Amino acid sequence: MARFAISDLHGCRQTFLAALDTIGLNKDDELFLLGDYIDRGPDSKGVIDTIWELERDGYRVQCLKGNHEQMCLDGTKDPNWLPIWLKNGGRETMGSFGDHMPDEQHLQWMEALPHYLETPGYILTHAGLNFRRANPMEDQDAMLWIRRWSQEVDRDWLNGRIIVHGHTPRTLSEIKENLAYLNHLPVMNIDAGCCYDLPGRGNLCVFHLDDQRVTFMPNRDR
Ligand SMILES: [Mn+2]
Repeated sequence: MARFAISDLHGCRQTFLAALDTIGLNKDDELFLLGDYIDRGPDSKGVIDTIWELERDGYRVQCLKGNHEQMCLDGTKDPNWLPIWLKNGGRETMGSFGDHMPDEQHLQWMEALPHYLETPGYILTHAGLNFRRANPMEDQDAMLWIRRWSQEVDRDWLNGRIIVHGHTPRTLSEIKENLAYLNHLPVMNIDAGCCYDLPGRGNLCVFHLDDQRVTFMPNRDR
């Protein structure tokens, strides 16, 4: 059995499937998905449906909430949030739902997602943790939104654990560098900007938790 983490799928279903094929995911493995399934890419509904299919087929998948799921949920309840969500990729998400808001089943799934998960040696969260708080686990908002926090980590509090997160897109070389420095700074950002057509970005990153390797899959959804 092996453990894998992927973040920021952003509607890129074909890239997701190609990445799973490349790592050869099997039913003993654990797949952790760190949020932002929707928005920007072409097939947000397809990404969530693929996760449900994997679960139905007996794969072990654990999913976290990202800020884009939160924006979508807030957009359904608060008229101030709706234009913000639509501008940040929500339009593409609506496109994948036949130019409608996501249906109740998909919304309920998003609503129920946890903000963090723990697995031996790791804390997993979408954006990161707020070490300005006495107990970083109490700031759920930071888990969805925080940026530029990694220099503030409290190693004593982490007690040997590594934080794996996404949310802030990085280039391939930045992610490789991050991996090389993992012994010095126990924070791993695995968002390789799958949905962005920009130099160095446009990849999906699979992090292998047990041997601390990465596999990159170039975008297949464009
Ligand atoms: Mn995000």
